[in-house]
Amino acid sequence: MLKSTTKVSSTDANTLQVLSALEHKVLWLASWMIHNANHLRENSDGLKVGGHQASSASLATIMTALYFDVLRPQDRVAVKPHASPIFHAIQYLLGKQTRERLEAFRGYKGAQSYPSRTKDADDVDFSTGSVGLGVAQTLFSSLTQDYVRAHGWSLNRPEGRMVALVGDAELDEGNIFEALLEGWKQGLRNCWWIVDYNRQSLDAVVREGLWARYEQHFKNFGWNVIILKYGSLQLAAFKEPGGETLRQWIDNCPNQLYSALVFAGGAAWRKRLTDEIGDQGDVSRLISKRSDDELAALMNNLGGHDMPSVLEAFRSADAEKPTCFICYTVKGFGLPFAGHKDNHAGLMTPQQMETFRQAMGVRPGYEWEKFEGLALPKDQLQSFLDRVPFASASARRLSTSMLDVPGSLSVTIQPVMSTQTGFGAILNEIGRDDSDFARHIVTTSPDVTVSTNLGPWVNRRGLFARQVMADTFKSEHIPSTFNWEFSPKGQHIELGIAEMNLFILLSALGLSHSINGERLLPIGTLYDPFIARGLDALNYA
Ligand SMILES: Cc1ncc(C[n+]2csc(CCOP(=O)(O)OP(=O)(O)O)c2C)c(N)n1
Ligand SMILES: [Mg+2]
Repeated sequence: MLKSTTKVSSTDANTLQVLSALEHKVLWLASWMIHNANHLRENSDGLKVGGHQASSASLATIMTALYFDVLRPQDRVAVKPHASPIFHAIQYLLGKQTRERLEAFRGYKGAQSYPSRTKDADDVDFSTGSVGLGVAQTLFSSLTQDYVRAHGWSLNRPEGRMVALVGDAELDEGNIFEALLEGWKQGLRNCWWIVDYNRQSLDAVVREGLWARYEQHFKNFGWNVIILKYGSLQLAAFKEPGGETLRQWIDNCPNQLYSALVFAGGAAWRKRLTDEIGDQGDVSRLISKRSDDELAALMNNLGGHDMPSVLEAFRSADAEKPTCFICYTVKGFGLPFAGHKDNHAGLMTPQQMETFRQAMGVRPGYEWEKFEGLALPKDQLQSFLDRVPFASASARRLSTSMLDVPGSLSVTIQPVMSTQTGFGAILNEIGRDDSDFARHIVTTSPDVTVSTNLGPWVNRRGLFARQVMADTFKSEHIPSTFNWEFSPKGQHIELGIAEMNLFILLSALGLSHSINGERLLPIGTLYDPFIARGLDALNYA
């Protein structure tokens, strides 16, 4: 449970008000963007366009807190693919996305279904879509950042946090756990994985108690785990007479039932709570003194939808340790299908959208207006947006000059030789040199360094680790062809056998010029029969 000392101070009352207004706006724009694409925009073939209103709503609070308050320009984010509309809505409010592209969401030249570095025009850090890959990419980007800094580059820039917004069912993807193991080996830092724990996947409600397995798992690999379960309304109610009984009921309530009651609303909560704990003295008063709407607001007030709790959790995280936030959320929060197990691809009907529009105070014809329907003055909102730290840099994508590549190398090429031998000889030759080119090469291999002929290069350039680790065979004077010494200056990153990690690391290294402002020339080796194991990651690289 969240045990932090940093409280969101009362001076933040203004900020909280603005963030709450922006959260509403982000949810509205994301929902409207999808609605417009499916119901309003010209559609020549009449086929469904799609989009994920429920998955987006689940992250509205968390992404509002991150982008408008917590993140700094140097931080990089992998957004849960199907929360792309929330991302684009945020970019629109920050002036980095156009209305035309939002109107063309999922269409030609429109904002992409899933955030894309190459196809989107706004500020996407990591392409996501095939779940799991973006999550691992943040881990390898953090290792890349450490690599760059250990080599004495980019030290004049602040360190960034690499943040992944992760669906709870996304954690079924094995590549995430392969990466976790590698992060542990390499002393991962500056990495946040924020789990959108809405307890729903595409098809179903997830198993009971999953959070406890994850908590243990992450702790085993040296991560801090912060669980954001209850919102501040709930925490206050637990302090009322009878509150402890309510807390116990919530803790024991199965996921499916909680989701079903969220969907059913205040009267259903009252009936169920009264049937199950309503005869237990104080708690009856706690329930009966609230209207149906108040009761629903209380029961829906999970940690991941409570702005003060979310801010407090993010602001108190320690950079030195990787941190996993398990945030309880409701899939479809604030929308008519909240909590319903069929809501993954659910779209609000035109009538439901009309009700939502009225509730949001948006006048017909003003649906795309940035501040429409918000209670705060436009000037105040705009001046807040103008000061958002994340958007303060003129360009978050960095660039750097190209590297000169030698015109020729004095490698003796035999009339007949294997490509593997040739490759080893070429790298051996490059490794002799102290050119800028040679210093920016970084090699990596999933446990086939020696057999793919990288040995001579590694002997010359060493293995990378944040801390020096001696080769004991060498210090014990046992003859070996390979010098296996690790140091912060090393230029080879040795991976375990998981090929998926290889391709994701290569992708992270290859983006270093854009993320760290220092160009790396990544080279990975593996055997061709195993390329297929990492093809999806290679596709994204
Ligand atoms: C590799 C891969 N397999 C399948 C999908 C299709 N898919 C998209 S979202 C999703 C379910 C995700 O559930 P969760 O991660 O819990 O996200 P939520 O929508 O609940 O926020 C699936 C199976 C995908 N995008 N990528
Ligand atoms: Mg989910």
